[in-house]
Amino acid sequence: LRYEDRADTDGADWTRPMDRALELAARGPGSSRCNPNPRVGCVIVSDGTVVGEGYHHGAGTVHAEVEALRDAGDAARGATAVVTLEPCNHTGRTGPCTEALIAAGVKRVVIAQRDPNPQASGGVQRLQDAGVEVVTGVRSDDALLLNTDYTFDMEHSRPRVVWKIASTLDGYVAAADGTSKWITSEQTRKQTHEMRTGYGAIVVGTGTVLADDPHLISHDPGAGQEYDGPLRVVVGTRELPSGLRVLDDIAPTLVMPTHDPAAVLTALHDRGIHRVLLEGGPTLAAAFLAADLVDEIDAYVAPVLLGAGKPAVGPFGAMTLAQARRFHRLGSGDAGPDVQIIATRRVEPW
Ligand code: AOF
Ligand code: ZN
Repeated sequence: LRYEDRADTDGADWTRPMDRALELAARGPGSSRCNPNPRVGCVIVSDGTVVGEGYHHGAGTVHAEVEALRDAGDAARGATAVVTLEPCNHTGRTGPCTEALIAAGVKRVVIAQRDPNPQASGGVQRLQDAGVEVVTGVRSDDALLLNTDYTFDMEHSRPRVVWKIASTLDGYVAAADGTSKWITSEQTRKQTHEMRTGYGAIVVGTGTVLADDPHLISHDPGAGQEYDGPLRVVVGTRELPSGLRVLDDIAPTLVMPTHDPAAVLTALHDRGIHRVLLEGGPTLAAAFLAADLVDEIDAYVAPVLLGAGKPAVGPFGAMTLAQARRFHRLGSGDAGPDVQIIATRRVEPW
């Protein structure tokens, strides 16, 4: 790779090497339970030529800058590091990237997105104090898109909450006799099962666990394999008998005897979880809505009527239309015989 038209000089166009850094960053794992870290990519450019590349492979592994510096070796001296996230200025699971860049003799650092993590931020200042030139704001929007959940969590100190609904056209999630399994189609159920892998946790209430005995796993890890799917979280004070599928030892489960959604989210934030799937019944959904803690809705509506049964959500305080909780429809489409609607609390993404 060569950036011939723009040599490594002041006023250079850094968008193309940044695009390459973004491409590398996207190879890293998205934020889930096993990777609470952002996706980050880095290229080292010297005299218009890429002399080193790296990206972050997930929590506990070296950071993108360090991998790229190793790749560049001596060629990093006097070169420019183009990185998708502000280099960290802290010692977490690994050492500060600012010090690694300074020690390698990099003369300029080009950054797409500021690190919203208060513990790691300050990289720009540290680099400038050491006499390194810093260019910011190159392809910031694209970098943000790579790490929306991570950024949301850092800015709100809680994970983003997506509430999944699988209901009839008249808003019921179970029939009057409690059965719920055949509301949406087989295809929809398969689709919603698979999308669980993108979440750090699945949250349900004790009521749902007692009524349906769900397993809440995204996939079967297989014998002897460690499960890396979402953490199973059961919220509520009703007593759980042993033998429930959610309490088996295939995957970890966190039982939280509370009715406070904010406390649940704080506990998940503390575990490095940035995105949560709320699958609970009407009581839990109402508690999250009352606390204004539903950020997104992923609804599957089947062309089926029940006229009675368990509603998707119980009362959460809206007595008039003025008090209705209104969401913005982000998208909708076919899900086999059902319809999928995705809606957010704010106009995209926040
Ligand atoms: C970078 N480059 O490639 C990444 C950064 O526990 P650690 O040591 O992995 O630190 C995690 C924090 O470091 C993370 O929350 C974020 O602020 C930053 N991630 N920074 O300079 C990287 N992955
Ligand atoms: Zn770092």
